[in-house]
Amino acid sequence: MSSKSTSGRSGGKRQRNIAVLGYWNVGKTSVVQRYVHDAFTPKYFPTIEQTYQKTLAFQNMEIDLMITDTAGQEEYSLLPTHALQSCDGYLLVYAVNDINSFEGLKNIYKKLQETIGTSRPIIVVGNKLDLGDRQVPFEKGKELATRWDMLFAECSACSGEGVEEIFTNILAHIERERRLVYLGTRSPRSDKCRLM
Ligand SMILES: Nc1nc2c(ncn2[C@@H]2O[C@H](COP(=O)(O)OP(=O)(O)OP(=O)(O)O)[C@@H](O)[C@H]2O)c(=O)[nH]1
Ligand SMILES: [Mg+2]
Repeated sequence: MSSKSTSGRSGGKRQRNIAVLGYWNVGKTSVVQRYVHDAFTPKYFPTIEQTYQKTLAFQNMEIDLMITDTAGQEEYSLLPTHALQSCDGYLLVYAVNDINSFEGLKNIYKKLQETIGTSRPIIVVGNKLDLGDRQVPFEKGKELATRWDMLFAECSACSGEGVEEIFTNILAHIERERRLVYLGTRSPRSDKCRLM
């Protein structure tokens, strides 16, 4: 877990923190590893908690992106609440072939709301798009994200489809929110924050 400030710069880079949440086995670690290392393993190693780092050029900035990959949660009481408070944005991941992982996002989101207190950029992600046994239609995922006023995307950590765009979109949203705060049209970490 990163203990660095979310607002500061590290060596001229701007640091941004993202956390990845969801049921176990939905592919949280795989999505992050696809994005950071462009790699995929079919083996399953349950995560306890792991932080990944990636430096990237984004909107004329050098971003030092810290990604907290959490342990899969069914009981939302298991969320690492303290660590989540310092994040700039969140991925809520389910697997498109696991309806329980989709339904379970409600508990996880509820707990996240209780933890961070205010709205922040969140993207709902339906992973395992490459598998044929879909239980969650695209429209259902999109409808949930719209209802929660969040971004939405589907992806496959296995093929890599859609993974890069997820991080690009959440970063774009984080930067947009920061600009609005800077311009004074948005209170810092305001609960009036509206997502795209
Ligand atoms: N076919 C397919 N398999 C995937 C995909 N993403 C992950 N998997 C597989 O699903 C299993 C679980 O993946 P993980 O990334 O470990 O899932 P996780 O959500 O991090 O699991 P926890 O750490 O226990 O919460 C592994 O066997 C992965 O290889 C995907 O997009 N397509
Ligand atoms: Mg994991």
